[in-house]
Amino acid sequence: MDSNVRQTVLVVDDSALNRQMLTDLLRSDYAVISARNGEQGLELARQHQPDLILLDVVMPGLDGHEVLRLLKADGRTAVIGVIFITGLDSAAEEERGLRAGASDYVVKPFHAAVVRARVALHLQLARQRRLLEQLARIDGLTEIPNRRHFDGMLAQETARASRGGVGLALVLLDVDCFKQYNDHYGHAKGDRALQSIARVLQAGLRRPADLAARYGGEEFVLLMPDTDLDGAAGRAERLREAVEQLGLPHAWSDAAPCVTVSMGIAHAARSEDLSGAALLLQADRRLYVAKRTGRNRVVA
Ligand code: GH3
Ligand code: MG
Ligand code: MG
Ligand code: MG
Repeated sequence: MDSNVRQTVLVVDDSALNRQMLTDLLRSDYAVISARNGEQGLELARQHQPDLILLDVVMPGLDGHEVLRLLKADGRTAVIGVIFITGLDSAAEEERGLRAGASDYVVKPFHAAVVRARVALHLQLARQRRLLEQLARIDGLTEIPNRRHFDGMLAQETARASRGGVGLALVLLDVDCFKQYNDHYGHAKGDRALQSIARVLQAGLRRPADLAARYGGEEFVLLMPDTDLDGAAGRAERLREAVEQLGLPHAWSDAAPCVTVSMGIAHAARSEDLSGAALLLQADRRLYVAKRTGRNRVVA
């Protein structure tokens, strides 16, 4: 993530004066949006996914505690930091807010410099959390999504596919004769070959919903939502050719004089067939057939 991207702060307060003061305080450093009541605040939070929310407690309609509860209950807004900014100067109120999930509690009238410092601190935490989330789903060597991210997407896409569409395609892909490649060219060159293959796979997927991930070792996996078997087989065949056309020399391969890959494709459309484990098993069986029948091929 570009750390220079302007972060967004949402101010929720029923007092126009407070909204104006907080906006003036923060707008030279951040993009500030504001809402005049709890309902509007929830709507803007879902819509804009701000990096931090400054939330008044006493408001007509939904009060700050209700808004906080609803933000935490919604997956789209649950991780956004919330600072209560309130006239309620009581330890019991402050404890209640922090226990309900507020990140901080500021009593009005506030010191401008202190609010600015607290906002800066919580926005830094938000940046760090975002960075950790990204690192947790990216493979360190190839910089494409890792197995953990793939597993989450597989669960999501099997559920989505069982609600309709032409089905879900999954491709398991294994580099051919890669043990010999490492043995003859060295592990460092092997690593670079895996990086090149990952780039080709990621660049070769066409739809935004398609996913290429490193499944482990020299195995990759492709997920193609709302794709029929013919479509997936066509895409897989083009990717097999693209890897071959990288032309990474491999004099010891049984399949070709350069680095190649074998693929097995699984597809399911009916909800009773849409299990991630079943798709992986089917793709693995077909990958095995591709290996046994000569490698550098796609079996659907
Ligand atoms: P096949 O065509 O049947 O797939 O043969 P293979 O040699 O590719 O299969 P095997 O499973 O015996 O070997 C996989 C090799 O992949 C062995 C391992 O050293 C290598 N490998 C796995 N992960 C990495 C990695 O991160 N970097 C490098 N350089 N090599 C890796
Ligand atoms: Mg108020
Ligand atoms: Mg393997
Ligand atoms: Mg292999």
